[in-house]
Amino acid sequence: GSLEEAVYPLFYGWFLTHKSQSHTNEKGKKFLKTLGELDEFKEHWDDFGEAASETGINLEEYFERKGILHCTTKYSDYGKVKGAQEYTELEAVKKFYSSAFCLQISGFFITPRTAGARVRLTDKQLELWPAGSEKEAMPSEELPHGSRAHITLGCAKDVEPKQTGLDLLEFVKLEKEGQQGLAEKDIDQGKLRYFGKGMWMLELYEKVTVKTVFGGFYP
Ligand code: 2AM
Repeated sequence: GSLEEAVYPLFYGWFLTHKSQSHTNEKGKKFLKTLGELDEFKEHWDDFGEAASETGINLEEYFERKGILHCTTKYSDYGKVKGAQEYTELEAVKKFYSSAFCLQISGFFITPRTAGARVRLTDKQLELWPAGSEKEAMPSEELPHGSRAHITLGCAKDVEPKQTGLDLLEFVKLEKEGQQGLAEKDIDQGKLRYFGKGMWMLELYEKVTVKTVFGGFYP
């Protein structure tokens, strides 16, 4: 056999620089704080079940932070996941490995399970987005390539980060069906929409640009 066998990471993705992590965390926290104090939000505390006490719910405590902020492209589980080896061999993956990218955050969202930042990928960045990622998550839907792209900001207790992308696709599906949300409100940071079942999406007026490096994560 070859002396140089491929080494597969746990996952591939764009990793935010230290400074961009702080910046994103700040914006995310501001969103959670503003949302938590809104009367419109208070009307729907019930969506969060037992976590909502009589005085409300502290969203910043509700969502637990998970390691370094990043936008996963391909979960590979050290090469065990279907398509992981093909992904490693993609021209774009080889070409852009260790390259710097600016990602654009177009919104923030929460559900009773996860808190995340929605990422809008450019055409060049989409070259690194694995085919079938959306289909795999939602087999019955035809959702746009790259629409699952996100940065997990936090997860409720006992919820795995993988859930954030699935939650985002739930929003994407509703938007595709033409739903404008059950309630809409302009707040400082952008346009906030409530889609029911604890699903809140903020579309930012001013997109947040973050610096990242593309690569693999090998813990
Ligand atoms: P995330 O991208 O939503 O944050 C390590 O577990 C990383 O890989 C996490 O960032 C996680 O979610 C992502 N991840 C875990 N399992 C996954 C899966 N089956 N599909 C896609 N991403 C996954």
